[in-house]
Amino acid sequence: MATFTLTTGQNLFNGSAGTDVFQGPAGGSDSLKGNAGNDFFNIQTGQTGLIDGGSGFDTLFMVGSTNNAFDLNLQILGVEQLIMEAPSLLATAAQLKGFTYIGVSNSFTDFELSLRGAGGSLNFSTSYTEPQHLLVNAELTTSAVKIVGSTHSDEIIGSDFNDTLKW
Ligand SMILES: [Ca+2]
Repeated sequence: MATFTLTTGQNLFNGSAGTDVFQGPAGGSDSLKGNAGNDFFNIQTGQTGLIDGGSGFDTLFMVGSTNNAFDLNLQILGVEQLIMEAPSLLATAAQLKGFTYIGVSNSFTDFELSLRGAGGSLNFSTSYTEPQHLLVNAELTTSAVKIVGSTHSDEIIGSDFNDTLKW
């Protein structure tokens, strides 16, 4: 297992074929590539640039109870699992679409996902199974969204456009 320690400057890290852990403060427009193996990206507030999990089952762990937004310039590719400590997340549909599992590691009763930027399709029917009530708010998006809720009694707030919402 290799550990890559992020700094407040730009980091261009290329992971190994095995499990890699990327951790440390945000700063600089980084390129973090996990390559093969089940990699862990332990990301602090303000991280930006590229996170590319590569193959394997990779995890993006948003560290900290106030770490509740993906930077608009953060690109996320090939990462299967998102784990949140904060009770909310501000993200674009493009940033979220690759996650096949979204986990919430806190004791709050609700988890609020606020979408911004371009709309798109998101399906939480199998990716969100946490006990926290899911609230998806698309009021900030700049185009239509197509959202399928989880199997819980979610709350979904559409955008100003011609949305398709199912829950
Ligand atoms: Ca950095």
